[in-house]
Amino acid sequence: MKQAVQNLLDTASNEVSGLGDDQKALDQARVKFLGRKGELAQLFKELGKVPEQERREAGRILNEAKAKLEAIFSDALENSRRLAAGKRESIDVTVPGRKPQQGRLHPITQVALEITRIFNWLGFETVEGPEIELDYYNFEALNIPKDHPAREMQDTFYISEDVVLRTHTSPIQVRTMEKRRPPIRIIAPGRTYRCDSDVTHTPMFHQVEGLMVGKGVCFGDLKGILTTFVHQMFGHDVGLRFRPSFFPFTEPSAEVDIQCVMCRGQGCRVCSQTGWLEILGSGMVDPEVYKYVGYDPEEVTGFAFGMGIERIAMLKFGIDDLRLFFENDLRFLNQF
Ligand code: 2NM
Repeated sequence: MKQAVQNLLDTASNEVSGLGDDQKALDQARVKFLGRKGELAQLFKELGKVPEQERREAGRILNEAKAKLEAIFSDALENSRRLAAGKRESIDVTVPGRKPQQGRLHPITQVALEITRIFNWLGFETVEGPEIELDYYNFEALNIPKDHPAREMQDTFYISEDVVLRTHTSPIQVRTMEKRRPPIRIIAPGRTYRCDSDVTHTPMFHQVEGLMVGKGVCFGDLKGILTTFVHQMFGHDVGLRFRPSFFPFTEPSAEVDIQCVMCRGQGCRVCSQTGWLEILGSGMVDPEVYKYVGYDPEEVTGFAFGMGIERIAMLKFGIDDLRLFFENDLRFLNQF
């Protein structure tokens, strides 16, 4: 009996240490040794066959073995519970971190900031103004006569008879001239709206306009500032030309072309085989505009310019479809 009990304890001990922290297997082993039909119960049954004078001692040995077995299993179960909890709660500092998704600025915002940064560097202060604008600031004070095509319903979103969504950022320049006295050097970025929607036009788009007014400001200043801008924005080796044009609020007026960024002036699909791309409009502020803001055209002169940010962004990043800027497809946006 003594030998059988010792064997049982040894086997149980061995099995338990082989099971590690497998709680289910430990529980099954516990039933196998300590259960009602288990191995220990089997030994208890044999107690009846033990000779009378040895039975007492054998019973003591069996009860002692039961206590030992119970201790073996409760220790092992407790241990495995602790191990499992440890696995759940511990922090493995060697696991590589998960990279969080990082947001970024929309390419239009990036380009708007790049343009304003260049002009800030040239001494132009950034100013903003309302997107819902009086007809007076959007048209009247810019010398855009009542019968001008730009005023017709198909181009302008009217809020009421004399309130519109601004069709350009020029009203910011008018408001600033009204508020301040020369010298003025400002750059005005913002959203603009036109009742126009096709492959190359969206009803909302972005503009940056600039204005410099003071004593003796001349067309040479306009050329110098815009040439510096083009070289900063597109590279120092990019050629540009000033081409005569017309705007109601400037006289004389000029559009600026740069050498095609795709073919470097050789002629391709993007520049319609001309080698040139139009990027902005400009001119000397028409004396008529100064009358609206109370400046004396005999005292001060100035130049102004305006450009569409989407167009600049398309040229800078080589994008061929304007609509990509407005779809907010992350596969597109993540490239910038
Ligand atoms: C352009 C082209 C040429 C312009 C003029 C003015 C103001 F208010 F000074 F008269 N602001 N912006 C201007 C001039 C805008 O955009 C193509």
